[in-house]
Amino acid sequence: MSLEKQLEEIAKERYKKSIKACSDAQLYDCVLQLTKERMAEKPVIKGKKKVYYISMEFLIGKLLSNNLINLGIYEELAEILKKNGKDLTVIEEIEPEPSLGNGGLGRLAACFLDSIATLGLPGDGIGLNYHYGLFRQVFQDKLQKAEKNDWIEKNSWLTRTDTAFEVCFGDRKVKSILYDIDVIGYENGCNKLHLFDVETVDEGLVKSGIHFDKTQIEKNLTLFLYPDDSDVDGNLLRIYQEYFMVSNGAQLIVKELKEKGCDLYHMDEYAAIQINDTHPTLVIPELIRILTWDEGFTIEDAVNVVSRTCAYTNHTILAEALEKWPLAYIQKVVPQLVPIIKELSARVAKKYKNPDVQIIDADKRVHMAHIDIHYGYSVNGVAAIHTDILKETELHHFYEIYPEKFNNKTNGITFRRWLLSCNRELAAFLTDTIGEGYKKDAGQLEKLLKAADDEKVLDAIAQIKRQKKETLAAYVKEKEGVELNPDSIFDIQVKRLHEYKRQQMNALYIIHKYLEIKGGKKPARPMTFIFGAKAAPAYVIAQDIIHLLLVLEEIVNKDPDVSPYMKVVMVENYNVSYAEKLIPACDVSEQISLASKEASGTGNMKFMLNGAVTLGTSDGANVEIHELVGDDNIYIFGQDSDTVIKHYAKGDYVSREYYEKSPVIREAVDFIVGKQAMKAGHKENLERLHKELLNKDWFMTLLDLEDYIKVKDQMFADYEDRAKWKRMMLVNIAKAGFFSSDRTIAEYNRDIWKLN
Ligand code: 26V
Repeated sequence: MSLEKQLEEIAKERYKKSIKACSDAQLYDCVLQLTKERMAEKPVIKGKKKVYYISMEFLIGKLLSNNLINLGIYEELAEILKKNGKDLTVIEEIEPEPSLGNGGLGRLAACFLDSIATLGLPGDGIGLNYHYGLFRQVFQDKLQKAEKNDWIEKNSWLTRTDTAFEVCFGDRKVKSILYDIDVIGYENGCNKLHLFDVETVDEGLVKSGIHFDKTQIEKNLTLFLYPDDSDVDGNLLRIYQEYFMVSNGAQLIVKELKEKGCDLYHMDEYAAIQINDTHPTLVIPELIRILTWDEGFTIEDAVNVVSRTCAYTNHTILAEALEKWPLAYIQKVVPQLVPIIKELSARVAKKYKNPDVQIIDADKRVHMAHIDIHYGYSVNGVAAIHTDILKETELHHFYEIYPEKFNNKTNGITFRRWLLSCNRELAAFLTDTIGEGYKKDAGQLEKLLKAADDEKVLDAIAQIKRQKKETLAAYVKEKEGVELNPDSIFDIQVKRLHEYKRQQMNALYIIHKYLEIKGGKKPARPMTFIFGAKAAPAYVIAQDIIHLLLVLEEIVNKDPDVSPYMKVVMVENYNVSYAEKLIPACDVSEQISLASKEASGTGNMKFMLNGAVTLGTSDGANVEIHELVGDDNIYIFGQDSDTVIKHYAKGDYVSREYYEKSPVIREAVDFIVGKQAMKAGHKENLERLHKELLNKDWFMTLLDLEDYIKVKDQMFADYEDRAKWKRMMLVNIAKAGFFSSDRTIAEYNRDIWKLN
């Protein structure tokens, strides 16, 4: 049936209306239905062996536009709607955005699902169906407030299945129910994202904001992602969630394997289980439990086959983010796993005496990553420098035991969402200039290098950037009420709020510029500083940094001496959809983490692909971007990771020394508690932040501040050499092909999963 006819019929059936007569909201509903029907016709990707990507987070974002692109019907549908006086881009906006992830780790999982299906590999995601996901951020009184994000509507991408399992906890049994979301590859077949839920979940438990009774597990298990884990009940709930996910996942995998006729002793020939960070680690003891209790395996056989099936990805070296659960907590939530964990730990203790590699430590805490490394067959980091640090420093003792397990898989992003969908103008231009091939083979973007000196091509790229800046300015005006000048430089830092990512260093630069302008030193061109970031509700200093940014927004934008030259805007509720608007409009991509701390970053790749130039430290994937584009097409500053790691080892970084030595630093830091800031903001937050920077500054903001100012000033000066800048944009786009998640997934498959 033709697309138009199908849409007409759906509209008639659902609303008894023609396409023209439907409201945008009704039409969204019809288009969703149409897309689901088209996806259901696609073949399920099959093969003897399947990868199960198990993750607490899948930050999928809105799905409509992407699914239409992958089905190859976006343009046709846009035309049909246009003919009927409707606009597909308006209809896309209506879709609520699921927020099933915190940031990079969850978004990576979503990009990976897209690439697995696009490469035609059998691979499903396994996760949880959080009803409210991560919180929705609102600003009140220049502070972050957390609200629930209600995203599930009657008609949505979720399909309720008949699959249900029982999950036994120490103090209760819970029945699960499985919802599926189809994942369609680009011009390929379908895989699934399996999201488990509890039948008894009770949305009414949430009273105000994101507060709820943390002890009523049957009712709260799938309400929120990562509930506040600052107290015991929060921690326990987190373990309930993790076990609920892996128990369901393990039961589903065993069921599917049996249906395929797999002899479970050869499970590894049929399944690879990729453990996304340590959150799903309990899948290892849970599978061992199922095999020994239900399938008659000896513990020896069970351990062996599970160890050949599970592989682990590490996403951070931050100690506070590496899960170490008190054995007593696990005993309370899942007592049946405790003897297995003890057995796994005893086997390690018998073989290796080093306390650093034990599973249960002297304080009776269970080191989740250690289970993964001892009882998985692969350990990978997510960028070259990150994997090197794991091998040489953080996991060095493990690397000595298992050198063959360690491998690097530099992250990637799906170009369907981060180019074809979010920057249709650039994608169309690229197709005209270098042909269609880059859509399936991202390496072909390099063909663009041939046009590096072609003024027409360079101007066209700059023109698209300008257009995207105008579109963003209009959106920001509507959403945030701030007027942006598209002729200014758009400098953007969007990512989770964390001290190691150093939004506070960017804020200090802004203060420095503000004071310069007040002192009469005008910049060559106006500058726009854009931020977007959510902070964990329990992370006090992160809240203070948000407060500072909102205070600066008010001071700068309301100052008539300064605002013609500079604007600051912190956008509310930064999420995937906002990213899709911000990234194509960016000139300067801020990637300024303290070297060694950002495992990879993936925003850096999205910006580069859309023609922004990186201002960054030698950290994460910035290092590989630098290698690809060369010194002339990136701005690198600050101390390198070796130096930073030495500072930590010696404990010799003293932020106050930097403050006392440099008048520029002093002036900027003291502005935080100066009269103006105190008038615009809250004493408590500003004083706490000031104190933190002077007395602790664990992530060494002041270490790199002077170099940051110097290099950023140079970068802004270079922006005036328009020919040079346009060339930099082109080189960045041309070299971005390496960061396609299709490449990353091909490597996972080649080295780890080995699907046939
Ligand atoms: C988690 C937590 C939780 C407790 C409080 C502090 C804290 C700090 C960091 C994290 C991060 C957890 C893992 C994570 O999200 N890693 C990110 O993974 C991305 C995909 O590989 C990667 O690009 C980012 O660099 C990395 O931070």
